[in-house]
Amino acid sequence: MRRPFDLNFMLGVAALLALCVEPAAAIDVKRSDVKEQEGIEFWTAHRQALDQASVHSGVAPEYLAAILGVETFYGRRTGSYRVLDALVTLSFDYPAREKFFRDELEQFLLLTRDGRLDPKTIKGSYAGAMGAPQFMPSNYRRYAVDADADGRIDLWSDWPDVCASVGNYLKEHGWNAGEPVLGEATVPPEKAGELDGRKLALSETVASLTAKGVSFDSALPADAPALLIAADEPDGVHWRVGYNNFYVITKYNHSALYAMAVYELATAVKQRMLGNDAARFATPTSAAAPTSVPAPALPSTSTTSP
Ligand SMILES: [Ca+2]
Repeated sequence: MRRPFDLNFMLGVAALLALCVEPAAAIDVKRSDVKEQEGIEFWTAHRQALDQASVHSGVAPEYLAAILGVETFYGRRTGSYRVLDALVTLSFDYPAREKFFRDELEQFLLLTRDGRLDPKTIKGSYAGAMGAPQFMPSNYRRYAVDADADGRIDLWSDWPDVCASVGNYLKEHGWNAGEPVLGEATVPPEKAGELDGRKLALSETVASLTAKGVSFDSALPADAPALLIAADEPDGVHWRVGYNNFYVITKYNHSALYAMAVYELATAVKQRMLGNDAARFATPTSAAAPTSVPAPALPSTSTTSP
């Protein structure tokens, strides 16, 4: 029997408690760091698929990768529910949205019929979202693309299809190639109470926000659509301005927080990729004679599933 104050036992409990009370912020930082690193690995492994999807859609590759990172950890967590079970359950036991889920159930059955798939074997989220990009059946049928022309659209492991489908979805929802997504802004304290930073609509423009006292840098024209975002952070409210492409990301998931997470992951992964590429090009002699040293080719790897 263990003694009431066994030292080793108490130290063990203390160590366990220390693990349990690790600040949430520290855990978030670790998670985001892992997600950024995995973003680099994903981009490196699927560079060709991302580049091709980017060319066709106009969506920068870091946004395609970031959406896959946020949705499913780059295709690793695509859901373990049978989609048929999920959609049947929600169609008949969830009155608030039964119409939506019955339509999705119909689309799912049509999808499996057209693709000659067994509806009983397909797995997805508890809501019936499928594959690395988590497309609902209607979106799968409408926006998914057979990018490698192998005669089937596979959003689980055919990476050209996955990347092209995300790009096609964003393009079809109005993505403008080359335009910014989000920028930092400042608001004078006396104006903060008059401004609405919680509305998810492109109801402002660059000029109208500037006229209301919002300060931000933007290369977009004065009449470019914009929206103001009041983001709650641990140290208070941070103001940001979202543009058309930010709004398009919320068409993927109707949430400003979601779109900000995609923006932040995309930005971080791109910065790391640029750093990695710069390191690849750098050699001990390149600083002294940059034109005399041939740069190594960037990796162009298989676009098939690992
Ligand atoms: Ca394909």
